[in-house]
Amino acid sequence: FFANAQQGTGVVAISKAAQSVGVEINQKRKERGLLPRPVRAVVIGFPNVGKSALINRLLNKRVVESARRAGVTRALRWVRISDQLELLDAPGIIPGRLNDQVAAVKLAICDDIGEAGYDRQSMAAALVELCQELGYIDGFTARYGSAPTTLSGAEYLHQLADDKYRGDLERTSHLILNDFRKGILGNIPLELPTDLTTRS
Ligand SMILES: Nc1nc2c(ncn2[C@@H]2O[C@H](COP(=O)(O)OP(=O)(O)OP(=O)(O)O)[C@@H](O)[C@H]2O)c(=O)[nH]1
Ligand SMILES: [Mg+2]
Repeated sequence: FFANAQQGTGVVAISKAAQSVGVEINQKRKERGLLPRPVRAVVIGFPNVGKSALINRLLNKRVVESARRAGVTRALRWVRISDQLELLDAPGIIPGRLNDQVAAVKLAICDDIGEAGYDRQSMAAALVELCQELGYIDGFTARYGSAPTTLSGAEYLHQLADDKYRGDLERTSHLILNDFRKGILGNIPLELPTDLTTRS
């Protein structure tokens, strides 16, 4: 199910699908003279992907904390969505070891890994290079006044740091990553679902 937990599109289909899992079991319970029970499900996923936002959207009110950074939800919490559905909001999960370093870099860029876990300048440079490869450089030109066309990620970072922040690479890296995460550089998907990639 594709959904947008920020806007609310597609979220009802998810709750319906979750509820439908209980239909058969509740039918059996009914036959045995037992009262129906709600489906109880856990919302599981990487940090900062919108798990809590999904719960808030389903209730159309802010029942659990949701914000644009990894590690917002710190404890398990049951939330009653309806008579048929209860959802457990859970902290984000990342594998203890990420063997796929390309995926790990993308997760860091998307703020799915705590800041202590990566080098900000390397991630900002990696983001610039990914956007070069994917052809998303217009947002950079519009925002910073220069396109990262012929430069490496690190070179572009240095150039921008000299232009904007007297060579402060840390501040410049923060700016680029933050602009990307806020969507200021455009709606840039770092990868597409496999079926979409193979179809095109
Ligand atoms: N663009 C977009 N942003 C979303 C969507 N769903 C949630 N967000 C935003 O993503 C950010 C993270 O949302 P959370 O609900 O805190 O994410 P989480 O998975 O609960 O995060 P943790 O509790 O830290 O694991 C918030 O700024 C949301 O507004 C979505 O479908 N699309
Ligand atoms: Mg959360």
